[in-house]
Amino acid sequence: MAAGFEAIGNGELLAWLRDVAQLCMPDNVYLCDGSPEEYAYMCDQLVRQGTFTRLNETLRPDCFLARSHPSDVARVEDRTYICTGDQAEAGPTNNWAPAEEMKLKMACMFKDCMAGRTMYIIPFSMGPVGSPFSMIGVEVTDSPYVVVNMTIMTRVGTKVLEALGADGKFVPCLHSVGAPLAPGQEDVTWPCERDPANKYIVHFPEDPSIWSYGSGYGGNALLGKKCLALRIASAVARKEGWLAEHMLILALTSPEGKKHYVAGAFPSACGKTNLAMMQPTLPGWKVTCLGDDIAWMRIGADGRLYAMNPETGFFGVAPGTSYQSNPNAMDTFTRNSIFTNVALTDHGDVWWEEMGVPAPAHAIDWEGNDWSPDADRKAAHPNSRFTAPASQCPVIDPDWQNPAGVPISAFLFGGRRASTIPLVNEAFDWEHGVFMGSAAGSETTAANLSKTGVLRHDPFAMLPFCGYNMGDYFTHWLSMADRTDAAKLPRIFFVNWFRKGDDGHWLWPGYGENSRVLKWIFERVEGGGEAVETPIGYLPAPDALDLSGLDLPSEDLSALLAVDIEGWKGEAEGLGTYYDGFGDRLPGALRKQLAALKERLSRG
Ligand code: GTP
Ligand code: SPV
Ligand code: MN
Repeated sequence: MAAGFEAIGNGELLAWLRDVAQLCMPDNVYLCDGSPEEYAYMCDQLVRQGTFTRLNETLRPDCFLARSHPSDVARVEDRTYICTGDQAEAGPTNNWAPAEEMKLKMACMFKDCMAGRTMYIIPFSMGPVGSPFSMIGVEVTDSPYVVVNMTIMTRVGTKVLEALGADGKFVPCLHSVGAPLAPGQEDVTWPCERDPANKYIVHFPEDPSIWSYGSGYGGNALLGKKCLALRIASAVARKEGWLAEHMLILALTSPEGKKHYVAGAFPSACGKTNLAMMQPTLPGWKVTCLGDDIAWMRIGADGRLYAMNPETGFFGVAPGTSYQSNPNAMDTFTRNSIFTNVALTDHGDVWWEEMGVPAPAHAIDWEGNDWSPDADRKAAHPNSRFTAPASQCPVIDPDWQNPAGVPISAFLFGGRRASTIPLVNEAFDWEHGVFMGSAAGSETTAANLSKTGVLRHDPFAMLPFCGYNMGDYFTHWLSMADRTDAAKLPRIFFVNWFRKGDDGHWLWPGYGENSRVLKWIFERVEGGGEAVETPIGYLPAPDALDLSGLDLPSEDLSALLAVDIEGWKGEAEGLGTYYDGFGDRLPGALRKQLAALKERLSRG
């Protein structure tokens, strides 16, 4: 192999790399060192290849726009597999194939798949380099777009190889866009497998290892993120007694200077990034951000649950992001950022729907075509994204890279629910809270390549990300109460920012106004905050939510805080049927919780 490989002192890694190079047959092999020079060089290279457009240097320094192929704009849950020896280990919510069979199939797909391309080797660490709680992966990819995005999203390069050492363990992550080049064949700006049915995002939690074929996009291709830090890590966490979750982490500081850390699980494109760095509208309250997508949590020496964010960047939804809705995100991607599938203005800046500035009279849309406001299509793809360094977030918390994490006081679960689910609702206790998490549902969004707006169960916002049997996952969550003093575990709340009125308007203003709900949660954690006991949990007592200065119609407020008994009876029925799918892997405690809910509802 090429010079520079002396840095790889790990025999297992070298052997794997040799095998992979022989299988994929790239023209060149390049080992990433993770330096700023390398990042800049790769971005320039992407510009030369036409994959990147450099944005206006004055308006948006060191920023780039990429347009994917229209077939490659989101995660592909239908093509995502958890492959184990025994199907029961993957469970009813995951696509499965026998691990050995799938390995053969993948080996055939990867054969010669990097012809005409460079194979990049990206050593990366999820979590601070060298921390005992971090996980090292090595992604081999033929996509330079993946290299630069991974450089923002994770800790990459020589320092990771040093931490890996001669016999450290790593997760092999093999990725190809699945578009080999014949000799002399000209490349396209976004190579990928264009037939979604030929994409494969495959996890082998029993190895563990990851093979991803055919997509260059986000969660399909940046393998440290959903593949390693959620699917593989969740399976490891279950064995080792910790949690790997699809959660934001924020710190909430009261006007008196008291600080509580909160972690929240909402499904994809359901508000984690927005909540994680929100600007509270309540005077004196402050939110600082530790992470917007993934939390790894373990019980600390004091018995409390500590959370850390294994990533170093945000891969956030662009549409809807404005100085009104999320000013801190807007100030994060002012520089050193990558935009994918947004619109390009004539000034060389980016634009998307609901950016809070008037639509430009002319732009180039995400598919590369001329666009003007009278076009009957969107300028940016609904799942267009920004990739930005977390360190640039104006409200990044001082402890965001603390390897020990921060102690969590409250969990939020939620989803996109137009009806039934109230604005906020507190669990009676841990077991009831786990029940609430297991019962979560949400309307599907553009983050997955499938129909949007379809209501589905999405327990703990982990439906697409749990790397093992979801029934065992419920058991694992319940077991946290046996691993520590249950009183030290976070209090559990269910929130819903997405209630709609009959005419389709949002009942709740959301975004910075969600600080009003956070304040009540803070007070509850502190032992205050008035609540009423209802069949579904504790709801804020009338006047317990601080609504000062908010112009909210009283009928909207009562709808947001009502317990819709008939609606909930329907929820309970649906949940019973959903639970049946888990057979004997469903913990009895959840059946018992469901029966207790039904009983409380029948009393009204
Ligand atoms: P992933 O990165 O896919 O995991 O998503 P996420 O959970 O971080 O979602 P994000 O915060 O990016 O929000 C996605 C969409 O939800 C955007 O269109 C937001 O404008 C919208 N959204 C976020 N918070 C609120 C809210 O409080 N109210 C309303 N109505 N919409 C919101
Ligand atoms: C999600 O879909 O939940 C994301 C974006 O956070 S992706 O990285 O593409 O998975
Ligand atoms: Mn996500």
